[in-house]
Amino acid sequence: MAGIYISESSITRAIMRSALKMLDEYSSVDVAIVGAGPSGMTAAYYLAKAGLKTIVLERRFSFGGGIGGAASHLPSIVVEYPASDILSKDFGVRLQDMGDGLFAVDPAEMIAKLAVRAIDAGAKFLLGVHVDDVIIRDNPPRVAGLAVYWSTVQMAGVHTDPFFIEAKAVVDATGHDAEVAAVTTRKNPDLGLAIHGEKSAHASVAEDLVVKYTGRVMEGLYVTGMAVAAVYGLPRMGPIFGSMIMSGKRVAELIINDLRR
Ligand code: 48H
Ligand code: FE2
Repeated sequence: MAGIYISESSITRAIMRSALKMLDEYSSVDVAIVGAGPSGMTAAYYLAKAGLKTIVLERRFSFGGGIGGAASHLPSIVVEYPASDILSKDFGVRLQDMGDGLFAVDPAEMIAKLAVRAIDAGAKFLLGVHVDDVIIRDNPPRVAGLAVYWSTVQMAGVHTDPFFIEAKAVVDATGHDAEVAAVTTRKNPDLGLAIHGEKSAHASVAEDLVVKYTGRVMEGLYVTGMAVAAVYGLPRMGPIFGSMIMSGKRVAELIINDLRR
């Protein structure tokens, strides 16, 4: 610090110029993912790695969604094959073989490594933003982007109008409430979409079905992770995270394929 005079206004200008440049650049993207939980961050990694311009919008000021809370606050989560292989090979997450086909993972390590891999692959994360609505186009009907608020503004309960991000593909990775699919369904009844609501626990069935049903809800809108269970009325699985990783990878593969058409 010796010898460098830093004025307060130069701090402000540096922040304003870099932040506004980023928001300008990301006002239009290939893929906008809502939610930085396990499924959203996994999808972000594979999408960015494929060269798609990808932004992740997260309401909190932190990553990880439900990973950090893990199993009732205990500092461990479990995954099964093949997610175990993916976490180990693609993300460098260390596994402890617990028998019964289960591998224990440190939640803090999983959060950090999913985020680092996604960011290093080129995904942009915007924290502290709440997605409240979608952009709809007709003929043919499609989701064309998102309406975004600063989370703090939303928490303050004051009304501001949102800013928009246009996207070729929107991914609902918001977890149990499937917030993006839900608002699209509620505000656009003519689309004929339905949210069936998640069912009671049945772990092994749920793990398979969530991955199987991962995909496109309508043109431009995809669903991954627990949001899949909410949309299609599938059972929950509790604190086993294999399907969240597999679902994130699958949604990325589907979008890469669709956008290359
Ligand atoms: C901006 C938003 C908005 C919004 C939500 O809950 P998540 O961890 O989601 P998944 O699907 O990747 O993982 C689910 C997993 O954590 C889990 O809960 C499991 C496996 N449960 C099984 C069971 O039986 O209970 O992450 C979603 C993220 C969070 O960080 C939210 O803050 C964020 O999305 N989010 N961000 N705008 N409208 N809604
Ligand atoms: Fe959960």
